[in-house]
Amino acid sequence: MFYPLVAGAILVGGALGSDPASPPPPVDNSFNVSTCPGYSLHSLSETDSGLTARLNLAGPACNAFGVDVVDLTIEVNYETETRLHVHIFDTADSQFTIPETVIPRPNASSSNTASKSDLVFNYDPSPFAFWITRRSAPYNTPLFDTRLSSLPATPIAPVMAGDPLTALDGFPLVFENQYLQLASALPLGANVYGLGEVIASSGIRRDVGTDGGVGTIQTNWARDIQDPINQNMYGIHPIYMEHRFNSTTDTSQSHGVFLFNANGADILLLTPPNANVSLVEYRLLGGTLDLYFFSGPTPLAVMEQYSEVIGTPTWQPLWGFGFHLCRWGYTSVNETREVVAKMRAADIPLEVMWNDIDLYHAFRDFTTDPIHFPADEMRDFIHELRQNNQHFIPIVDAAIGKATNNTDFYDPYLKGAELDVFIKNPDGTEYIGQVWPGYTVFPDWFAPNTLHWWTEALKNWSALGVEFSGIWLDMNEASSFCDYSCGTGIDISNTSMQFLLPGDPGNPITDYPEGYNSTISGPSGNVTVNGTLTYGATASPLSTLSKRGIGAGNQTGVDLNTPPYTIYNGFTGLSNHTLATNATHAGGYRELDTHNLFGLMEAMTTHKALKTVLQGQRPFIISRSAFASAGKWAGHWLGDNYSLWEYMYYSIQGILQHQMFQIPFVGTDTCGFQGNTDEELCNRWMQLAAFTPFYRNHNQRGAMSQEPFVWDSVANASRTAIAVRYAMLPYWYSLFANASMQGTPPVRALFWEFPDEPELFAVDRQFLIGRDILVTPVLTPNVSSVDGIFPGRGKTVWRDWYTHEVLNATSGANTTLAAPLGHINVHVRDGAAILLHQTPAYTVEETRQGDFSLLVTQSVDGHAFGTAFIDDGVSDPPGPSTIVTIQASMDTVNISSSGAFHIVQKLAEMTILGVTQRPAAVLVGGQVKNFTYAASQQKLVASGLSVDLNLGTTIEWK
Ligand code: MIG
Repeated sequence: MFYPLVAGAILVGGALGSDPASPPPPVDNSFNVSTCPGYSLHSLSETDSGLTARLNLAGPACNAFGVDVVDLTIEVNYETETRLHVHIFDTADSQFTIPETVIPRPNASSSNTASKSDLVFNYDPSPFAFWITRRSAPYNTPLFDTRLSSLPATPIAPVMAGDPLTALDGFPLVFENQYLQLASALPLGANVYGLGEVIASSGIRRDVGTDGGVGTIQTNWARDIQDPINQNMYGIHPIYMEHRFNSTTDTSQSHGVFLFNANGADILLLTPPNANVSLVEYRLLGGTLDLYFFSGPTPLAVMEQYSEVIGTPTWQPLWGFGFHLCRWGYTSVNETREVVAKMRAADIPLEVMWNDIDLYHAFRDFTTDPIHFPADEMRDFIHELRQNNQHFIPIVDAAIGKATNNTDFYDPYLKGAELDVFIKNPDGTEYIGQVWPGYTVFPDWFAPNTLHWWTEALKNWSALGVEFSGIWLDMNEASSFCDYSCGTGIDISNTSMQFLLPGDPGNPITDYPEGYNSTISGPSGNVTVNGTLTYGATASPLSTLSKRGIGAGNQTGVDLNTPPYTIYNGFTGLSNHTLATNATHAGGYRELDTHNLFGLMEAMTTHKALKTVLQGQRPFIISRSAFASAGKWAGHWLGDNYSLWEYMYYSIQGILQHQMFQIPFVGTDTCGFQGNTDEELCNRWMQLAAFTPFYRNHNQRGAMSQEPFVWDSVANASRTAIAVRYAMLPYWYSLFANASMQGTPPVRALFWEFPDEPELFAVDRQFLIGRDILVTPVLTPNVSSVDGIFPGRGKTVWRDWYTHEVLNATSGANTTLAAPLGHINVHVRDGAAILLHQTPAYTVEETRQGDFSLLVTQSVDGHAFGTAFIDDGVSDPPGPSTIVTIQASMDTVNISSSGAFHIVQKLAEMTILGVTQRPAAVLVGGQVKNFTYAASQQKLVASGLSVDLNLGTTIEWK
């Protein structure tokens, strides 16, 4: 993200104007918190749905990193049988809490009483501590346990030299205006998942540290940073799931803990020295201690229970599952159009074409470059796409260019200023930052007119010619290139570019693709030539890369610029490369409290705006920054990754994480964003990403082209994988319907489906789509085989997607599969019944106009089950729908349907696997049909059918 600043650059630091903020003082987080007094409980009142009580500071204030709050209230609510809510807040209600308008609180079911809950809240009154247990507890260890006073107050070693986090010693409950601390015991070496957004070197299972070590510091501070490892980045999700395995009974249980708090924070996973527990510790810069506990007990149930609190994911339009193509550096409408034509010529399906900020005039949102992207031509271009059942998506940056003088009219700015929708300085003047357009202002999503103004801006842009089908939200952490405000009263007329864009003269992208051997000249130094591997096997080992309280807005004595406790933000200061923490929002909120909500609120506002602009159609939005509940409004992409093998692997954990976070529509920049990719990497990646929800190839400005038509082998590999993807669209769509209806994650880590198999607990090089499809991608260069584990310990049958052969899998350990370039391993689980499109076509629309086929994989007892959710794929709110249910027993498959959506397309073909003997006859709907049978695959195929799915049918064989 650090583009070189050219000479004469203004900015950095607020030396100008009335809004100075000096650089942060040296970090000093040392304080012996074991001297903090803790709290004692009084005034308890219990009801059958929970309790309330007061907590009084139990001794002299320690004022570790702020001022101790003397009087707290605790509310405990058994909200549903699976959800317990524990909220500890300042009785005066002055600490920040996330407003209901941003994330509404969930309804509690009134019939639920404490005695019916899966969970039990237990407490010690003095010093106050609480612990959560299961009502029926096969395991004795509490799920969450703050009784840590017996833990030795030994310092914990810093994570790395120069680390701002010095050891905190002791784990009392601390509740100060600018520092809150709560720690809980976990089983030693616990299996913890979630907390993010992050690229964790440990993989999906987070590192809890060993003997005196901090394994994880997950910092809650949204940041525009190009995909670092083990650091805070674009999105913030304070939810974790813990999975406990009992090796005596060979059973497992999962639970979840969600911290409903948006303030800056560090969440640590650590293991004290010589202790028999690990810990999770929250260190918050503000807000309240607001925790939801989910009882699971399966991983999928935990995630569904989380969705009951923050909301289920938005419905995606069906076309959103098509292939998307983008890059930074399509310099004109003609170039963009040519790319669309080349995709067509190469016969690689293209569903959605995107433009980046190249589209803009002077880098301003809601404009088009008059020379390279004239609005009329954009309209024509988008109409051409439409006629071909394709779509267009443009980027929207969060910052709004400020009109520079009396002759520079930029309506979105002027209108916004008039409607008072921009973030302010503490003195009420406009807050000025700097992004691509030069000096900018920032929408204040809390301001009453912002939705109206934003809707008009989007509507006008569409009317101008940019008739988008969806919106891509970038730079919404929010990113700003001045550290702190750029100042007030500055000379905004200087619009000269302050930086070189990647690919500009002086800032070329010259790195060799990762696999290129620059010491060998000629073509043999290349990575892959026409699909043939030439790259040495030694390169790139995967492991080497490294409305209650307003909050600070109406509290006195709060240090807005440099809170006393320093969180482990990868950019040292909280106000670096983003809005300054003293920036002011409507309603009196301060950026210090609301920073992490910017992306979520922009996504929410954009979603609401698109409902107006694209009347009746589902808003399609991809947002870079997010917070808990952002999935209600938008999908997400994993940001500026690298064109490196390592990052292809990391994309899997990113996608799995966001399933937990309830933003299931997620994907990565396929073939890699930063740096130059190569044929082999792009080949593998185009195939892998075809099995992930949001499938977009996107590239950095100035990097070598990487559209799938650039190399013949990649074109082939893409066509193959996209055909599988489009055949599976009814399956994907049904999984997403389930996500939108009940929060069930579409893409799954293996142990989410097989929770009692510990060898799966860290697997993140493979993943499941739904229950039934297992993907085993190649993640390393120059190989033609891949190792994968096949869950089920030999009891589950896995069949090859392409050949339908049963896999001879090793039980509980890796199996080596052939994986030549251009082939991605996909296996189908037994017991599955999957409705498919029979003939994948160029677009999603043409694909869905064709007939269906059905794949049934019987388990050994003949059983198979599946459902398909079908509707028009676009209406908002969703219109009538029909659920097709497929159920197999030994020699029968029964298809039935219910619902009001009329399915026009017929079921043309059925493939049934697991049929052990050639039948004498096959009847479909009572009529004798032709069939084929292949004994080696136990495969029965009945084709030439014309089954009306609205009526259903039965297929029998004897
Ligand atoms: O600072 O719009 O993550 O996808 O191509 C760069 C240009 C701004 C960052 C996004 C990236 C996009 C780029 N943007």
